[in-house]
Amino acid sequence: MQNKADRLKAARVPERPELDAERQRRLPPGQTLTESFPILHEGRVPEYDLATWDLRIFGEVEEERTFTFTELQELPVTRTVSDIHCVTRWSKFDTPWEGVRFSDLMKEIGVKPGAEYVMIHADPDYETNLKLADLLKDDVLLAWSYDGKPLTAKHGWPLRLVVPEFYFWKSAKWIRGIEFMKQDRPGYWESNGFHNTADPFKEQRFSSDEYYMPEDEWKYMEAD
Ligand SMILES: Nc1nc2c(c(=O)[nH]1)N[C@H]1C(S)=C(S)[C@@H](COP(=O)(O)O)O[C@H]1N2
Ligand SMILES: [Mo]
Repeated sequence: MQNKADRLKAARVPERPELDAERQRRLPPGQTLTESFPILHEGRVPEYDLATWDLRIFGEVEEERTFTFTELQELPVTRTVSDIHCVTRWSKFDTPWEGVRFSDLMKEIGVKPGAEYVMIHADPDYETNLKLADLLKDDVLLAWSYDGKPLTAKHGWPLRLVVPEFYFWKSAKWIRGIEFMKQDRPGYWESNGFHNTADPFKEQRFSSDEYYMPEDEWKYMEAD
């Protein structure tokens, strides 16, 4: 998959649209605003039977746990409105999500001392790594709803992560497992030329300065 990062080398700097000062501030460098909701993922959209779907919590925990969808929905429900930023240069403001805060799920879990890193496991065969401290922020959700409706299959039904602080590849769709770790380990894109942290305001797109993201990459993708 190194090719993907290779392919994205060398292109023009995107033009920023006319925006008021507040929106300028909210739009990270090199991003373009979109009203559509692009759809991006590797592989096929998975299908699930909610009766057998579960979320597994494992790794550096006192006790392994699995949650059914119903059990997750019984936890405190939170609604957020967040700006999201994809590394392919689209950003979308004010996206409304509903789900359970990662920090509220954590109240149900005993994490072992020193487990400062998390690997999110998702279908089909997707992983992304984050620091536990970053997942505990108030706007980090395990979401089952977008814009007042259940997530669509393509956007991650029944459950996706939403971590607005980082490029959107960290917001894994179709999540099935949360693994706590003492040491960091790169996920799928993080091992394939993309940045380990992925802060859009620092433009942490790639693991190497040789790479560049074309301005129109996302315009060829499906959206709704
Ligand atoms: N399971 C899974 N989650 C994923 C991906 C993926 O390939 N598989 N792609 C990521 C990327 S690169 C982006 S930009 C967002 C896109 O989410 P969206 O399709 O809802 O816009 O999903 C992220 N979550
Ligand atoms: Mo992405």
